Amino acid sequence: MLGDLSADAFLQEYWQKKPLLIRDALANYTSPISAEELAGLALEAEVESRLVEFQGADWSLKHGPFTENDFLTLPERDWTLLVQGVDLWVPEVQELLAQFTFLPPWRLDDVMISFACPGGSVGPHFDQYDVFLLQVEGQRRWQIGPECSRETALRDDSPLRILKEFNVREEWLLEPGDMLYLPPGVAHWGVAETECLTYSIGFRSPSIADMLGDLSVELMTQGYDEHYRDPALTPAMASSNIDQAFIDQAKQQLWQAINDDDLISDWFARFMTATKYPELEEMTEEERHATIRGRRYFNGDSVDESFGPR
Ligand SMILES: [Mn+2]
Repeated sequence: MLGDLSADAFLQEYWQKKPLLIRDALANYTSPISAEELAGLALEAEVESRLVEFQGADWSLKHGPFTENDFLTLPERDWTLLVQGVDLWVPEVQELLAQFTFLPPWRLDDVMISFACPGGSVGPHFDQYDVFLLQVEGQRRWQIGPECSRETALRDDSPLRILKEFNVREEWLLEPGDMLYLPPGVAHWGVAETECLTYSIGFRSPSIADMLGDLSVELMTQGYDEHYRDPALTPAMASSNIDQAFIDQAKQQLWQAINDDDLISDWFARFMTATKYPELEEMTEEERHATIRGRRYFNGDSVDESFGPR
């Protein structure tokens, strides 16, 4: 999967640090799902999907579920269909994840699959997660830009998080079997040269603010009932300016609340493995797979038997 690179070297030099192109990472890999089947998934209400179309100077975004007519009226160029969490629905896609043995399995978010027509892309952007972009069918040109931050300017006229400026630092044409690793925050822009299928294997990166929010809910649920107490006061501290001792005290008390290995290990395990789609919790894995197997291609053909590896 990592070419000539050992897992050790990859983790030390690249993971969360810099992009890496791996030629022939998965040579001869055949997609267990066709573009038509992917479009079929996007007809389902339970499946998260998006359609991004480039028109003139901007990208438009539509959320699924889609209808067959949505697909039949698309132009021949410049659009991309993205389907999230395909690993949940297609067991053969889930099996692909077994290749990523060099990373903790609970860090994995999902496998998103995109189908793009020539010219199709979601624009220059950056993400807050690590991603492996596996080119499965067709060719996609990836341009890599600089590292971005909260200050990086985004276009304010777009429903997508499109970068205002994009300075290309590297450019690669990915062929089937090639894979590109991108750490969080690196600007990138992948444009389909031919009709293409790209798998994005993403690793979740919650924000620290989200983590603290969830942790504080956990503390309240557990009935954590410590209250703020003043530091040792002196008359000089009776001022409208807040003395540094109060700040130190507040930090100390917050730290006390979370400085608990049992609390953090239980909460962290739950938080990091929380399902992305709570509404699917009532379905078993078998039910999910069976649900999709019984459905359609977008052109109306039944896929009762044909869904699965080709
Ligand atoms: Mn991206």
